[in-house]
Amino acid sequence: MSVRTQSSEEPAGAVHRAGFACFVGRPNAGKSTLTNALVGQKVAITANQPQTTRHTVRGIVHRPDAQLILVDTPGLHKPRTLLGERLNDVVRTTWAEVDVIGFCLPANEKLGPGDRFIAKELASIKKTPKIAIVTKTDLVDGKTLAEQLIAIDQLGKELGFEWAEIVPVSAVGDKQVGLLADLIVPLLPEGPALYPEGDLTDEPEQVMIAELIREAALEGVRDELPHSIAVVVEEMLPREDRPADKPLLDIHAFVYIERPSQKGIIIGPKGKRLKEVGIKSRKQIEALLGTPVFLDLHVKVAKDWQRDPRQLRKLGF
Ligand SMILES: Nc1nc2c(ncn2[C@@H]2O[C@H](COP(=O)(O)OP(=O)(O)OP(=O)(O)O)[C@@H](O)[C@H]2O)c(=O)[nH]1
Ligand SMILES: [Mg+2]
Repeated sequence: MSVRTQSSEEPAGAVHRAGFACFVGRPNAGKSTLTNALVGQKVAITANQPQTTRHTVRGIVHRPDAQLILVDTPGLHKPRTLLGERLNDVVRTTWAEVDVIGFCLPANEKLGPGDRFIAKELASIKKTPKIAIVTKTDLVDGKTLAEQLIAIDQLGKELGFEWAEIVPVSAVGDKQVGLLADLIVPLLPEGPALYPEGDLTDEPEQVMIAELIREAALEGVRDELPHSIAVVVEEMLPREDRPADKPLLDIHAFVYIERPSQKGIIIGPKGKRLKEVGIKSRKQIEALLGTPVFLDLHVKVAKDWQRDPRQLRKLGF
């Protein structure tokens, strides 16, 4: 078993590499947080609840020797809705398209049936190198981490393959995140950069804005409600009659929920909660766009949208 703990410094050769690595794993394993840490900026939203990511998000790491495109995927899980099935399809399609697969397993949770299920599927993808990434190492002691590393090594052996690497990281504690990139890069094909210098993601602005609103709306809601929330930016228009040095961007967005009974929770007493969601996400949107924003949020019911093909299409799934 080779478990990496130290940064390996390779001499900067003339070779330039470029390619794709995807992060897969159970919901809440820390895939999006790790993507952001590697990119050095928030390109994917994160939350302390499962099934936050709902589409593949590309984050781009620029280095002198390589361009590494990370594909953050939705957590793979047992689907209970049509949305869940669609998300799983997205993940599996991604596997076929990448040069490296990073399987994320949280250090603080013992390997479970969900992990085994994913590992088994990964085993059937013979040609692509698979790196096991033990996430959230800041949450455990050395002994627990060592046990986890052994269990993961064992899992590969049981399924008849060797991990290309097993790397413990902490995205929150910024431990070994750079090392992970160092280990992925040599597995990428040689080639020129695929994205322009400076691009950190290929997410459209409108999508990123909707995601930032959804992230703010997810905070503090529980049970089924997080899954019921979807956000769509309907319109973005510069406010007319503003002096050139004082622009204002009007953004109109809908926060969708599935049932009328959920409306009250999202809006809160006297609209307090929705207002907080607006303030929080507006700040992030302004930072993203570099311009002042007027954010107008409306809550709408899209009945049982997670199970309704027509609604799903409307919401972009
Ligand atoms: N302590 C600690 N927490 C982490 C770390 N990485 C992620 N988390 C937390 O774990 C939770 C889930 O993180 P996400 O990055 O959203 O997980 P995900 O795998 O993208 O989840 P889905 O998109 O739902 O599949 C969040 O509350 C993160 O803050 C870490 O390195 N250390
Ligand atoms: Mg995610």
